[in-house]
Amino acid sequence: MNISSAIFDCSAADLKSCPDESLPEFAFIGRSNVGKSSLLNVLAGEPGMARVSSRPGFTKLINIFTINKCWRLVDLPGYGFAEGARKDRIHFNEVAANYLKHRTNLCLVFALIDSGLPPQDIDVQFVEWLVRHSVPFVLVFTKIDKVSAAVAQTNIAGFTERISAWFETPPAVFTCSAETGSGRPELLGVIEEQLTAIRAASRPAPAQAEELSLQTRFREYRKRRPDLNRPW
Ligand SMILES: Nc1nc2c(ncn2[C@@H]2O[C@H](COP(=O)(O)OP(=O)(O)OP(=O)(O)O)[C@@H](O)[C@H]2O)c(=O)[nH]1
Ligand SMILES: [Mg+2]
Repeated sequence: MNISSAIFDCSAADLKSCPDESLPEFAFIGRSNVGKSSLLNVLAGEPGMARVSSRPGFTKLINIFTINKCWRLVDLPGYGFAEGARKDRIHFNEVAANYLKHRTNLCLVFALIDSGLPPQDIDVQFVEWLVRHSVPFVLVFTKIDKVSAAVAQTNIAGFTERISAWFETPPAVFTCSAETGSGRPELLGVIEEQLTAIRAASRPAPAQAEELSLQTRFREYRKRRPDLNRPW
């Protein structure tokens, strides 16, 4: 997919401050410091688009970027970083939880996990939360440049094994590196697939086809896909 424009839309402190729900959104979430903002910059092809920091817990707001004027990338606050929070329980930012539960134009979540770590309880708990709340997601193992292929493979296999009992069809798994750009075509391909599905699901009469924007089609798509207007 060609990215022709990537524009910072807003930093929202809560769900009600987010922009209108007219455009499809793709949200990125994971533990603090897992590489969410870095990956968004790579996907958008704009190194300075989202702020990157070596200090965990940097992104505290919902940061929204409009891509190609017709869909959005969403940088959600990381979980697992809270002073005083118990280490063994997921400390899940309420702003992010509300967004994931109630945002009706959310198409897909990219759940980011550090490929250099063995399965962490907090990530397993987060995936369980997504499953419990019927949030559609794929898994993305980050920082693949920092570990050997064998270690990454062991960690990924260990993680997918931990969550396997919850699925008939396991979630799709991707790897990426913000350093080398690996994984970018595959992740943009996933987004493209979703956008194509939206266009196809709201197929207009041939004469109208050219004139209808993705925005209009998305509105139609949401009407026909009740699961996108999630009651949860
Ligand atoms: N080697 C390597 N370092 C990475 C990669 N992605 C991110 N980093 C580094 O990891 C640190 C955290 O990156 P961020 O993108 O800010 O992580 P984040 O998940 O947005 O962090 P919070 O906003 O604090 O939740 C930075 O120092 C990045 O340079 C990667 O793919 N490879
Ligand atoms: Mg960040």
